[in-house]
Parts: sequence; structure tokens; C-alpha cells
Amino acid sequence: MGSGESPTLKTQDAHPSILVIGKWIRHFEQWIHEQPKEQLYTAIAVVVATFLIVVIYRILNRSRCNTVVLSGLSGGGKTILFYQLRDGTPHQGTVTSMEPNIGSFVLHSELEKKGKIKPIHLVDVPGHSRLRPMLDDFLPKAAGIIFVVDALDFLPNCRAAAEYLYDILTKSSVVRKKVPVLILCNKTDKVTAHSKEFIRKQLEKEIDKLRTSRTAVSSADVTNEYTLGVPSEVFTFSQCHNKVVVAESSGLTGEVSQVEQFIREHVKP
Ligand SMILES: Nc1nc2c(ncn2[C@@H]2O[C@H](COP(=O)(O)OP(=O)(O)O)[C@@H](O)[C@H]2O)c(=O)[nH]1
Ligand SMILES: [Mg+2]
Repeated sequence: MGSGESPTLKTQDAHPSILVIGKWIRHFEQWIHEQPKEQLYTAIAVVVATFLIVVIYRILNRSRCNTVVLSGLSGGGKTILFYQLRDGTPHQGTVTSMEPNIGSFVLHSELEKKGKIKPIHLVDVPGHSRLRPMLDDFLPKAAGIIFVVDALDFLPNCRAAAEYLYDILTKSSVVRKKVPVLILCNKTDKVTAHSKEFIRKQLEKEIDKLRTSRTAVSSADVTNEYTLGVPSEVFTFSQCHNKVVVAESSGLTGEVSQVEQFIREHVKP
């Protein structure tokens, strides 16, 4: 008997709400009929236009935000990393290019995954100092910057790497948009490679020195658009407005999981 009562109670409960909704719909229909036709059409046009603008903006924004830039001195392993991320092989023996390598692709490690995966737009900008201005074409569109450092032959190149990194970290396109930067210590397949902690500390020390010398001359020769860090403190990457993180990789052996993680953190699949 008790079990037979509950369905009857439920239908009785549901009735008033359905009635209220029906009443509201009738009110709404009546209200629509009372409105002048022109006003109604204008309102519909505004709603449709807003919807279209939002959709177009999201599509444009999506394509703008999937660019990842590979930068760093020549010989660090950018080109091998590019191929490793795209094809899963280092394509050894490729000659040093004077043109940027550009490609839109789904990461090789994600090819097996089911469902639609958003491709990344990867740009490998040659490290030669004459070609560095090319970076300015890509940085404004970047969702992330990978700064590749040769962890094997690091010390002789530390100063030059710090200078290049300083220039990137003080660019207005990077600072204003807070583009995240990954300092990638590559070639860690070799036992003599320096650790990422060591590389981070050395780069911070070099940038600290550069900061003093560059700010001294910059009042006359304004080349760097922004100053780095907190003026009265020793420089650390944590003082940057944008996120700067350090990771390790070996483009040669395919140890690129930390790079892929960084990419997917900033270009959602
Ligand atoms: N041991 C080792 N060598 C690497 C690695 N990545 C690149 N190399 C070597 O470093 C040299 C420069 O590589 P490349 O990709 O052309 O550097 P890029 O100038 O930065 O594009 C080549 O001889 C590569 O074989 C790595 O992960 N481990
Ligand atoms: Mg190269």
C-alpha cells in the first residue's frame, strides 16, 4: 500500500510547477506579440551578432595561442627537438638551417590518443645572432617559449646564453603578455651534462651581472624594453613577471616528456 502511494504523490507535486512554467511561456508569447516587430528583429540581430563575434574571437584566439617558440644558441639541440616532437625521431644528420623550421602538428606521442587533439604550431628559430630578429615575428603570438641550453657544453656558452635569455625576458611582447618560459637543459643523456639546478643558478648569476651593466648604459641607449627583477635584490627567475621554469631533456634519445608537459600546459589539447 505504502509503495503504491509515492508515485501518486510525485505526480501531484509535479503538477503545480508544470502549470507555472506553462503560464510563464504563455505570458512570454503574449509579451513577444505585443512588442513592435522592428524592436524584436533588432534584439534577435544583436543576440546573433554577439554569438558570432564570440565564436569568431574564440576560433582566432585558439589559433593564435598554439604557437610555441624554440629558441637558444646554435648547437643546443633545437632542430633535433623539433623533429623529435613532430616525428618521434631526431633525424640525425640534418644540416644547420638558416631558415626557421615551422610546423603545425599533433605531438608524435599523442598520435595514438583517441579523439580530436589540438595541433601545436612549433617554430624553431635559428640561434645565429643575425637571425635572432626573426624571433620578434613569432614572440607576440607565443603561448610559450622554450629556451634550449646545451647542458653538456654549458660553461663556455653561459655568458652568451644569459645574454640571449636576458633579451627575451625583457621584450615587451614577452613581459606584457607574461609568456611562460621553459629553460630546457638538453643533452642530459651524457653523464657529464650539468644539472638543471646548476644551470639555473649560473644563468641567474650571469643575468644579475648583465642587469647592472645593461641598466648603466640603457639610459643613453634604450635597447631593452623592460628591466628585470627587483632592483635592490640579487636576481632570481622567480622575480620575473612571467613564469620561468627549468627542465631537462635529451632530443637525441627522445627524453622529451618534460617539454611535452610544458607545451600541453600552455596549449590545451
Ligand atoms: N648527446 C646529445 N647530443 C645532441 C642532443 N641534441 C642535439 N645534439 C647534438 O647537438 C648538435 C646540434 O643539434 P641541433 O639540433 O642542430 O642544434 P640547434 O643548432 O640548436 O638546432 C648536433 O650535432 C646534435 O647531434 C642530445 O640530446 N644529446
Ligand atoms: Mg637548428
